[in-house]
Amino acid sequence: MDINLTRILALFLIGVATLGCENAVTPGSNNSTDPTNNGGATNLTSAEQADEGSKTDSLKTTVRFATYNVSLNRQKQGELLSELKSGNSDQAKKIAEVIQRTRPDVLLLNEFDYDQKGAGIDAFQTLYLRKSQHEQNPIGYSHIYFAPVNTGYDSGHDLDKNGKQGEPTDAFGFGQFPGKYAMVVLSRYPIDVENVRTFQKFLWKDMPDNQWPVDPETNKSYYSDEVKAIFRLSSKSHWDVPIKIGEKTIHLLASHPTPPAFDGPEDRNGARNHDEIRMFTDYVGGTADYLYDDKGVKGGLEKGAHFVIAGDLNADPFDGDGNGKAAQQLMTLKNVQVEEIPASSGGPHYAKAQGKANDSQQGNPAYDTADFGDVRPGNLRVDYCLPSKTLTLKATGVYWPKPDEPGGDLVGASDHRMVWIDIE
Ligand SMILES: [Ca+2]
Ligand SMILES: [Ca+2]
Ligand SMILES: [Ca+2]
Ligand SMILES: [Ca+2]
Repeated sequence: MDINLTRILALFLIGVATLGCENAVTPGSNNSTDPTNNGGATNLTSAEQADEGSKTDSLKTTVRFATYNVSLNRQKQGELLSELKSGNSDQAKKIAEVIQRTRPDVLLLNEFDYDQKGAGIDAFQTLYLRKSQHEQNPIGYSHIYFAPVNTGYDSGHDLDKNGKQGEPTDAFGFGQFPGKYAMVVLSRYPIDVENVRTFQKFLWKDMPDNQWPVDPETNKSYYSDEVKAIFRLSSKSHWDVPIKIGEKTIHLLASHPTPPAFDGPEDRNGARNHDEIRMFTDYVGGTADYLYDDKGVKGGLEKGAHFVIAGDLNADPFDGDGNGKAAQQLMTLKNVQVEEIPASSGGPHYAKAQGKANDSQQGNPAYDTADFGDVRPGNLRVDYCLPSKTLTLKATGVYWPKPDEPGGDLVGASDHRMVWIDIE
């Protein structure tokens, strides 16, 4: 066991001890001692606190699901937590105001640095969400799910082949420390923690007909057999988080596939992005017999189950560095609603104002969800909230106002925009 692993294990044990206290629920049975296996899951709570503005616990009214890459990641472990605890983070205030203005019932946050006690998300709730930002109504979430991710977790190999080991680029997912760019689910409705499934450790080699990268010069595998034997497909993690809404269970399928950039002609990250999206495509599409979760349970989602695929998928259906096929996998699934596309007024405004790559893109800028550099790749549609056809879609949107519209000054808090859907 290497030093990193020992350290993470120690942190995990502390985490479990902490979660053993009242008002916290430890995750379902966990036979592995590997700390990266479904470690810090909780229904944390503040349940007694007023759940400001919460709706009745049924599907009589619409329920708003949303995904938001909040870019609350920092260079060092603990840095985000310190900043949040100050109560004075300008970025966190703006992110909180966007959430207060849009008021999702179930919200996936991408790029929220992990800590094993959930102290970061607790501070974000207590000091930002539950406080009014510019006269907006406070908002609170009684149910939280978070767990370890692969980012910053050293692979023990020189993955980027630059002759040095132990760098952020040599981790299972790019990152300066374990848990950078992690994910959190916030919900006003109960989370069925015992039935959460995580796919953090699924090995890429075990996906049939995968896009394993090949060096175009030698026509051989880009990674060695040793690397192949341990390479995890998910760059963060893939979670199936069941949300109990009245009599219904809706599976929030959360992920954050690696960007298809920062690689060479072998396109190793493009290939990985494609297959990370394929994992959930197969999961809901009835073609996941090969898939095993972190508890060793095989297979995909039960046929006919309600689900919402959410997250920054780092793939635009038409533009950017991806091969285009990555996002299209989801678009062609028979049981997913893709016809009504969430849109904003700010997308077209900013594409026009920023120009350059935006001028020659194919995608409709109203569907953009990220304000990326305009020399390349330009603004893209990379964040998704896709409901199963078993659910009735009532409304959709991307929170991206024009500069002169209400909240127009908030969007700079992240390079991504919130995408939301109302379902019934
Ligand atoms: Ca390296
Ligand atoms: Ca690439
Ligand atoms: Ca831009
Ligand atoms: Ca675009």
